[in-house]
Amino acid sequence: MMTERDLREAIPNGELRLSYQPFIETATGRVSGLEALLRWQRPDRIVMPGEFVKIAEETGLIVPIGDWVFRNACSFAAAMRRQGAGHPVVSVNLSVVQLIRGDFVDWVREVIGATGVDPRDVAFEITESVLMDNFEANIDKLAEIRRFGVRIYLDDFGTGYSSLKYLRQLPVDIIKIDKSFVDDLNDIDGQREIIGSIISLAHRARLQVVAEGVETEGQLAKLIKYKCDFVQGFYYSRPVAQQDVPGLLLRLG
Ligand code: G
Ligand code: G
Ligand code: MN
Ligand code: NA
Repeated sequence: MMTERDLREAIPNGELRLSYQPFIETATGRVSGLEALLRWQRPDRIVMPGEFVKIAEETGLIVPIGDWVFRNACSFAAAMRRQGAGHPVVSVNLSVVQLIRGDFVDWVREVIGATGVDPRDVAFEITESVLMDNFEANIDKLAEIRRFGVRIYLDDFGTGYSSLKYLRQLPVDIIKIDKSFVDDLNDIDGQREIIGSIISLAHRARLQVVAEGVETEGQLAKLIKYKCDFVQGFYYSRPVAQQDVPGLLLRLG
């Protein structure tokens, strides 16, 4: 059992952790990005975000939790830059509850200042549905933080309103194509392979593309053929604890 009160105490009790999953540049095989994924270490087990992010959004606790996530991710990115260990861009998942707040832009600026991170070393992952409600205001805020250098990734692309036709107007740097399209690459007859067209359209809009959930060498080969810029998935690495990131960077380059 997990109550709102348990979740409220997760931060003061020091129970939140970030795992990091890399994404790899297909052209070089190097790690270009690290996605921060939240974990809640309770006394008896690790709770995954699927079990608590929704409750955190409904109760507003996603605001302090999201602050903890971004602050820790920025500190980690700043430390990697200082140590000269390569500087992959660290991305965090952003809830719409955080974006719609009046102080969103000031909050981003404050955390960047307080952690000393280079804003170009961090990114927010947002879903298409986040952009769709309150479209204009959300776009303006994202455009503003993008002017500081923070990058914006469109997550789970293809699962929502397919905004391919708006892509060029969106303040977005990278689209992350949902795993379901990568799964279709296992199809023998190739009939369901629409990922190649998505990649071409994205490139025409001058966006780079990450394919999510890549698990096999066969999928990777097809994604390289389609000129996908980056791949993320268990084929290269599962999400790893922060202390294991240096080893991961050594292994993958
Ligand atoms: O790590 P895992 O595959 O269980 O993540 C499941 C979902 O939880 C993903 O859709 C991811 O976007 C979301 N998620 C992970 N970490 C965070 C976070 O820090 N904030 C928010 N809002 N969502 C997160
Ligand atoms: O919604 P979002 O894209 O942020 O979700 C990321 C989630 O996808 C994480 O929970 C992560 O553990 C999971 N994930 C990442 N790579 C793979 C993969 O190759 N296969 C599967 N099944 N899940 C993956
Ligand atoms: Mn994500
Ligand atoms: Na994702």
